[in-house]
Amino acid sequence: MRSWSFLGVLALLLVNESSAFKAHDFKTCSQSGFCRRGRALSARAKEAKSSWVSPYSVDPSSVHISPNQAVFTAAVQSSLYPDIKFGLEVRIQDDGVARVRMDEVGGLRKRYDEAAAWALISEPVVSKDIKWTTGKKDTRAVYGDKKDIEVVVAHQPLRIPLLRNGKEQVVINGQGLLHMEHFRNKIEPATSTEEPAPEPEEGAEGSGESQTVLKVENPRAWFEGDTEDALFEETFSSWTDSKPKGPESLSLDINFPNHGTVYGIPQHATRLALPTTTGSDPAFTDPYRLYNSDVFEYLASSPVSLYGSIPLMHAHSTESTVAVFHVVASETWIDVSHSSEKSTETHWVSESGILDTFLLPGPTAEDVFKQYTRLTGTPVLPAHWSLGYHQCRWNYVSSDDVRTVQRRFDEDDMPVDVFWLDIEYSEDHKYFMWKDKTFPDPVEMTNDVAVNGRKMVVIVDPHLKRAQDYPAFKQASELGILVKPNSGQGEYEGWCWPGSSSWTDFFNPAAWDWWKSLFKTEETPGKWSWTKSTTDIHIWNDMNEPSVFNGPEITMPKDNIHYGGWEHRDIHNINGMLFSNLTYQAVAERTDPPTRPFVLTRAFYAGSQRFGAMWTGDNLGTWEHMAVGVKMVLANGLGGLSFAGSDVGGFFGNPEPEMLVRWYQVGAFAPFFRAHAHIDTKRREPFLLDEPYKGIVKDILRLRYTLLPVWYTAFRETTTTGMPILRPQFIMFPKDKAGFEIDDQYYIGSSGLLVKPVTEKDVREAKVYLAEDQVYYDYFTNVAHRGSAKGKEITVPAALDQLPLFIRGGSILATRERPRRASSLMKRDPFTLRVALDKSGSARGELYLDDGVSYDHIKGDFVWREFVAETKKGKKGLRLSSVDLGKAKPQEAVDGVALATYNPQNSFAESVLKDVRVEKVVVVGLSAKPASVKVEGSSEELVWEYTSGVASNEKKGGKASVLVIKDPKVLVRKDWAIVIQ
Ligand code: NBV
Repeated sequence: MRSWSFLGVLALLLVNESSAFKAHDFKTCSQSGFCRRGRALSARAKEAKSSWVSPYSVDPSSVHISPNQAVFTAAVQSSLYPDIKFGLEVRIQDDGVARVRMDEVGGLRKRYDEAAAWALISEPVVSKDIKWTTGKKDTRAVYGDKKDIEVVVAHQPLRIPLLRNGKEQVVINGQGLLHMEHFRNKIEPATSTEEPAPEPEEGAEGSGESQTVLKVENPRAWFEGDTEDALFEETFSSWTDSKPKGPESLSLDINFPNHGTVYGIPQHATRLALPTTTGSDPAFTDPYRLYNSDVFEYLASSPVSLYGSIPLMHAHSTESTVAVFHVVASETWIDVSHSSEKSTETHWVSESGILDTFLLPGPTAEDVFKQYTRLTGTPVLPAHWSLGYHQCRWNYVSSDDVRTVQRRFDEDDMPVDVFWLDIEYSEDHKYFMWKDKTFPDPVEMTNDVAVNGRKMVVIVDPHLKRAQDYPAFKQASELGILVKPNSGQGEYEGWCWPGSSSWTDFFNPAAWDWWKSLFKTEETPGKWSWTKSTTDIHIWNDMNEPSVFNGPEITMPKDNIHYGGWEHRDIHNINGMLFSNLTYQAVAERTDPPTRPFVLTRAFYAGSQRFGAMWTGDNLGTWEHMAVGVKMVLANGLGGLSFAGSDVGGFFGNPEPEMLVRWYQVGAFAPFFRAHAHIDTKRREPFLLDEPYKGIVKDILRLRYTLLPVWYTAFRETTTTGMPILRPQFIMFPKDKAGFEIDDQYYIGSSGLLVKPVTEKDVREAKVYLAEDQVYYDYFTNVAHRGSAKGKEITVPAALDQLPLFIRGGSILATRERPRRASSLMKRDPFTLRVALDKSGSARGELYLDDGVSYDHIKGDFVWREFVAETKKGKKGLRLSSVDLGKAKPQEAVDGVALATYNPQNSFAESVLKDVRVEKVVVVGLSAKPASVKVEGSSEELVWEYTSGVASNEKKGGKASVLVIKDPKVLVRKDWAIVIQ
């Protein structure tokens, strides 16, 4: 079954040789020259305390405000290098976001300035409503509806705070750690021959402090250290980085003087509220690192970089949420510290790139997500089937193996939507080329899977085997679109699964159409395409950090050359996003009109939400990894990439049945739900489990499918608002301090579902935190729990088959309760509405549906309903109504596209959904048995059953009252009301 090349096997052995995180494969800050320099700068500043002052200042005579008033520009200078010029620009956008950019002007070389071009969807629109005023000491802009936001550019030293109501929210260079290392020639001696910086005149602004800097004997050494450290060459392990451009790092402090908690900057395996990196925790002695890396058996609690990087950090307090988005594509390290409980100081050090930082003023988390989404785009609305269950393993070894696995799912009536193939489907790891021996009939196999509307996902890694009989490599080589070695000549060659490999340079536009052509399922004249595939095959992009087995830190040498002459160091963190971006386009464009692709990526950057899903890579089958996976998926949502999940079961190891069951519970409540396993693990498909585990997992799978309408509706919302699908406490209850650190329970979209997965062995009880004076109903038993405005912890049973899942009072869930084998078989199934009354007796909820595969929803082919249960003023009883949100909020429909064309009688509503009805309504928490239940406008009494119990407004808790209305014969796509009297 395995037919690896000798080197492939060797590589696997190397990767597998011991069973622990190999710290020596990856740099610590002290092993990375620019990080060392950055941290040393911060240490000197700390030591110098208040006498430390930034040498950077604005030349007031250069301040220029654009005619439309929105853009401030000025010349900046460092007193240490008077000959070096920097340009500063501050733009205020129409949504209040402030963008701060600084670059060296007229330097020896050009700094990389294209990160934003890849991350942003378009050039942000600047505000028309700004007024900058320049005074003696600073230039400031006051703006916002209430004129409550202020951005100040203090001239000397340079310091840029953003304030709201006079309170500093974010401050740039408040600690004076800004340092843009200018380009220089190698011959420049350690002690410079340049003129020493002139002393400022007595009495000049800021001179009191500056004098302290400048009076020291060697001010440059005082600021930069007295030795040159790894400026032009650096070695790590057996690798030497030639650093032809010399030093060009960027150090920047970004402080939040009024925010005590920070979140974000995925991907790290750690708590959601980011632990400090400058305190005493031995696991957090290094800064958080952002450098996309293939980290083998990563630690479950660590600031070490992982597969993806999103340089977006949220800062939160009971008063507001703000964020910074630091658009740099090179390796970046971030220290987080707290000088008091109420403030956070962060220090960002990047290897190269310009300063391009967005200050997102919030003031709520919703505002921050809206602001971030306007910059980097909303997540795409995924294909509906991709929210089902995915069955993966390295590897299903033959097409018959795939058929057998599918048959076993069907025999056991377990729902599944997607079967996956890992690298062993391919001949010698030449992706697109099937191993004829084991996969002789890929098209027939895929068609067999597709019979029930299921799909396949097949892996396509970015490394191309350097073999003349591999058309993908041959063509890329001929087109000259492969990444080049540091000489800038020829093709970079490294080792990966296929042995000797090269990598397509997706920064080169000439690679784009070529890459897309490979995915075509039909012959294309003059092109080599994947004719042995079908449009039911979707794609998994792995190893796109990129992973290079024999490269420094298991990746590409930093001095490799990309299109435009940029070094790999400049673009490293964006590289993987380009790969999934192009794959996404390629898969979409296989059909005309395009259909929604599914692409899973391991590496990612800000903006990757536009191209599909991610997963948390090679986790271990341990309880620790199960628990941290939940936090990592939450953090990804904060980074805008909600479509995320972890390998169910753990990639490495053989989880015992209890662990597997718990892992399915975790997975079923992640946006992306896939089981996966390493090639050396025992088979562990759910049908292989013994009872009672098998039955429990089957119920969990069914629960996921029952809740698919809830998930899809939540995905729709995020396509418009950018709000994360999984919402931690601080987003739901921003003023409740007790929730800021909670990251093991979360809400699903706006549905009102609250889940607390159990991630510990032998645990049969769970503690759930309720932050509000509201009733929460157990999803399965309808037992009511009353929270408290002061916050309250409840203890609930959590036997292995009991998942702590609650519906928040005030919510209405639309579910599909008929067990099916795959999601496509549910598309005409009727709905159940679960009305969970709040303490005042009302509730609301939403349901969004479309065909799930095409882009017709953008034209208005969808059904989007709001359900409202309320007691009308002056009336008795409860009225449950269904309202057309497509009509009410067309501009908020999907993908941010204004839907002037929405028509309630659209073709989706009139075809697939034509006869789809509500088959059951369950009202939980009524205060008394009704006398009658009717559809408004009809005299016919509906069939219903009432079980008395606790009412939604009662404080005591216990089994709630339940009214079940059977088959009210109302259609989902129509306006209607049911009156309960
Ligand atoms: O393609 C093989 C694996 C894959 O199963 C896994 O999900 C990826 O994260 N891949 C990594 C390469 C090798 C891992 C040891």
